[in-house]
Amino acid sequence: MLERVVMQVDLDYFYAQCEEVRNPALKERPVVVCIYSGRGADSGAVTTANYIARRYGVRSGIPIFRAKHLLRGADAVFLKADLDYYDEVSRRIMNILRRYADKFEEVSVDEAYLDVTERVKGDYEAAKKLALNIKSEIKQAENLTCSIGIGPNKVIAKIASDHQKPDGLTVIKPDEAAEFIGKMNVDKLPGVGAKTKSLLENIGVKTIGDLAKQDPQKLISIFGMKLGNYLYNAANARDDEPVKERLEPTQFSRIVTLKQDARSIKEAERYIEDLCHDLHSKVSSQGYAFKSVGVVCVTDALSTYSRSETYEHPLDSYDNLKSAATALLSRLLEEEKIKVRRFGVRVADLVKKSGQKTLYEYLTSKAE
Ligand code: DCP
Ligand code: MG
Ligand code: MG
Repeated sequence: MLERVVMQVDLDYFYAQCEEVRNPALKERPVVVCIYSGRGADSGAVTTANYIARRYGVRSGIPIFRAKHLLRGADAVFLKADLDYYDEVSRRIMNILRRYADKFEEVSVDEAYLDVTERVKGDYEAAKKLALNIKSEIKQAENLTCSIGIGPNKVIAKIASDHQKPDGLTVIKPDEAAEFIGKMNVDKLPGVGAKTKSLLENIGVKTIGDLAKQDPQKLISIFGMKLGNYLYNAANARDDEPVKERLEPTQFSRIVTLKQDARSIKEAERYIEDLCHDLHSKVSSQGYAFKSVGVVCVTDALSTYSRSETYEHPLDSYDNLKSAATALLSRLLEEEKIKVRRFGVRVADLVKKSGQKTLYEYLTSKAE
């Protein structure tokens, strides 16, 4: 069997680049794309910024007022995010990318994995040529740049794609992979956030190479079977995750910014109801039940906290969703003692309900 060749494509500074495309005069200036919370002129967060703005320290997720401060006197442009427009550009680009793949997986609005093993017959030179063709077709069709990573699996392809942004192309052959990632800090591994990073620091692990040398049993005892195994294998450049064609959605979610920060379940209650209504009508109108419910909270310092629960049997009622979300949020608020600024609910592990919903069921589920 051929050894896999996996490609990861990620569009560069996507929202901000879309803005440059429709207004090329912006290209010379720092561009910051914002989501305004509606609580005051500069209240809200930065979604992304072009590379000129990044030189001033502007990053995704920072408050708008901080970005304004960093960019004072720099002739910067602050724009309100136009999500429909970015979605439209994304959809067209995904349609281009899909044609280049044996198997294609869209992971976010600006990011996809392509399994190209068969079409390049396992050859990395051929894969590199294919990637150059992809870059030039996207440039011609949409005038956008992207970065591409090629490697023996998804983990390596993703790290490679991130390695030489923007407009990068990084090819890592199977026998180079472990060395390529070995010197990087552990948080370069997909899935390693602040929490995992600090737990790893406690056992003296700073680089991916340090992680690769750990006893896998020890990692499993700290992180559990799933994450422990993943960390050990990924650090050794091993990852069996297939590129998955996704025809069906895998989750639905809704998030809101609270009018006032909340510390208690009481203060958050009415948001839970609205959010669950909205989410439930979306999920049920598409004919899904769900086995997993999650909540996410973002604080005013933009730290993110989440809790989720998976049930043995699928849930499908609004009441079930609301009580699950309420219980999770209560637990989270008790354990973390945070002030919540944005709050979201997510359902996943979707199960398609057999049979078409009747119009009556659909209408009553919306009216609940
Ligand atoms: N995004 C967001 N909020 C975040 C991170 C990202 O709204 N905290 C949005 C804006 C980004 C898009 O998602 O343009 C894609 O995210 P990426 O992480 O791929 O970041 P960019 O494409 O902006 O930059 P890069 O050139 O690093 O890929
Ligand atoms: Mg991107
Ligand atoms: Mg991305």
